[in-house]
Amino acid sequence: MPEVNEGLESELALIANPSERGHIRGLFENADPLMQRISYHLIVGDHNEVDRLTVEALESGFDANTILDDGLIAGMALVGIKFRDNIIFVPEVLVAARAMKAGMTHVEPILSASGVEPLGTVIMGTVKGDLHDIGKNLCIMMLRGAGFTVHDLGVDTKPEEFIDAVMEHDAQLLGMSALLTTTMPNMGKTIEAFEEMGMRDQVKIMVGGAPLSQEFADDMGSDGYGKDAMACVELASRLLEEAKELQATMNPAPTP
Ligand code: B12
Repeated sequence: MPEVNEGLESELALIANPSERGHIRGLFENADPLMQRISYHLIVGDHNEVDRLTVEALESGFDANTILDDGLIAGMALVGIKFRDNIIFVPEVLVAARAMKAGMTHVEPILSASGVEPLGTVIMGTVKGDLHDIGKNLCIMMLRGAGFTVHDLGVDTKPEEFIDAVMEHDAQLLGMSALLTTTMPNMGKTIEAFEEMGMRDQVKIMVGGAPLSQEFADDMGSDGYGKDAMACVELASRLLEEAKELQATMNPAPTP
């Protein structure tokens, strides 16, 4: 395995932030060598190897959760950092995403069948009039990798479609993406539509896309802005906690 060990070492060396590097190093060091191989081949985008190694791991008795956490997600965490830090760009992320998907194809059915509780449910879509979906899809992939159930409404999504999806799936979170300055206002219009339906308190709304800023996100009344796919996962986790706390204050447990 020298190729994998050396490969992971040189990948770790690319992470500038020492505490982040330490965290990812810990993930690799605590993982079985087979999981390290899955991580490594995901990082370098070898979907055939990830496919083959995931099957080998399942046949050797590793449980699906271990493969997901120690192999696929650990690798994807490093890919996310490299993308955020401009070490790699969209094409490389899409290649890594294809490798993640190759592993997920084997792991996902087992996880759904075993009834592992998802972290929370997120509705994601690109807003009305906007056909850009590369960034949204990266966010979705990272959210799914982190354990969220995500319903993807695709592009050109009307406010009423967001509302219907939140109701249908009883989602705690909604994420909207926009890449055009002309479609950014449709995020605010969607939030207004939730207000008009009396549903604004039922869902935490996060927004993102290259032309957005924290200030714009605040002005339109969203609950949070994420600048990239890593930030999207962090934001979703924080907003989910807030949603749970709010629910607990609204429906306190009965005292015995
Ligand atoms: C690829 C692309 C296209 C592709 C889209 C393909 C696809 N399937 O997405 C095509 C060719 C279809 C296209 C079309 C158009 N495009 Co275009 N396109 C781009 C381009 C080159 C890259 C966008 C991209 O994918 N970036 C990479 C991803 C990873 O970044 P991202 O989307 O920002 O996503 C990240 C974050 O923003 C964040 N994020 C994203 N969504 C969310 C959501 C949440 C909830 C959170 C928390 C975070 C988050 O996380 C993501 C991952 O890190 C940009 C230029 C650029 N360099 O940005 C122009 C660009 C966006 N396009 C532009 C334009 C003008 C158009 C067209 C109008 C061109 C035309 N005249 O027809 C059409 C519009 C079509 C439409 N109605 O939408 C302009 C927009 C200008 C403006 N200020 O509005 C840009 C900036 C190019 C330019 N410099 O002029 N385009």
